Amino acid sequence: MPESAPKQAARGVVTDNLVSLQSFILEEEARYPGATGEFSWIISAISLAAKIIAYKVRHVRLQNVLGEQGEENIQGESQLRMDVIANEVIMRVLGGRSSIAVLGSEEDQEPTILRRGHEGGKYCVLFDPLDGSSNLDTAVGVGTIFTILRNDPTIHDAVGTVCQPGTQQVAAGYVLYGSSTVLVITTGRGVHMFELDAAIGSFMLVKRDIRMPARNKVYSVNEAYTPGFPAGYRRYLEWAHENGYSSRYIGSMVADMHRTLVNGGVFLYPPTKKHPTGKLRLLYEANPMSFLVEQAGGTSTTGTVRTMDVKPRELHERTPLVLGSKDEVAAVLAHFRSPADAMA
Ligand code: P6P
Repeated sequence: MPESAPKQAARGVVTDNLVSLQSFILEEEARYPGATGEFSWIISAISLAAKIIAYKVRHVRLQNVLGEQGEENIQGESQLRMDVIANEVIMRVLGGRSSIAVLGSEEDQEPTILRRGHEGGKYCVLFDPLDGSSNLDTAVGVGTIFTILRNDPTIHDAVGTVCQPGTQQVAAGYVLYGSSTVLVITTGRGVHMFELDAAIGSFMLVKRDIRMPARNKVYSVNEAYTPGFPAGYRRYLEWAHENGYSSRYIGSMVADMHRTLVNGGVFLYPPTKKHPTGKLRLLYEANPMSFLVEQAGGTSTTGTVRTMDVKPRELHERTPLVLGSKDEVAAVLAHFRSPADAMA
């Protein structure tokens, strides 16, 4: 017996009109009388890039695009062919949008300047084109993460333009290429989820205004690194082991974050011996995820300060990260007796 519409609605499942991402964004745009449609056009480009990447991710062996590119990216990590392909898809789709001034990618050392403010460049888009791509060979969920910032025409160097605190984000989101392809986005008015209907090639609204549960006894961390974690994190994990918590860790941030956003819990990437300032990138991983989490009622911290308050110094800056359900993040911080407990 299928679930009744009222029961589905009570779960936040969208049972009313069929709304595509395109029409949702135009609905949102209509709320702003002065809107020019340029911002909507960027979201539309991200949606197009996501559909192209989704197809390639779902056919990596058939399309023979698994494996290494044979070069290293700026992070010193071996680039996978799909990293390069996803990056090129996004650059080529977004590059054609006339309102974009600067593009910044995890895969590229420097930001790409497309046009200046006086040439119409109103926005900057930063992205991780295929986060977790090392999981592609085992068919684990991977994702694209993006954030949109306003371009500051008074700043003439591209890095300075994009190094804005997370509080300045205009929009942020991710695409999870998992058992289904979902796009989750916020423009500062709640968090909304769309699922790709490949048959019609549209992202369709499936959940409006996602609210993260305040509690869920699940933590997500790579426990293999525990000996190198700062004391506060080790104390928290001991407490969690004694208080009935479950552990879930996929090792693909977008997949771990999507579970945390939908079900609640806490995701942690603390300082480690190998990454004493954390592994995850502030501008195009931590900040977009933090925007989404805060918009869904959760919290995000570096262990010492609110993640979105950090003033970035460089494009590929890394940060420690603790984010998720507000009570679960509080439970982590409760085990830090001083700021030193959060630092390597
Ligand atoms: P570790 C993937 O390489 C990634 O950047 C994130 O997607 C993921 O959360 C993290 O690294 C996993 O890192 O050190 O646990 O393998």
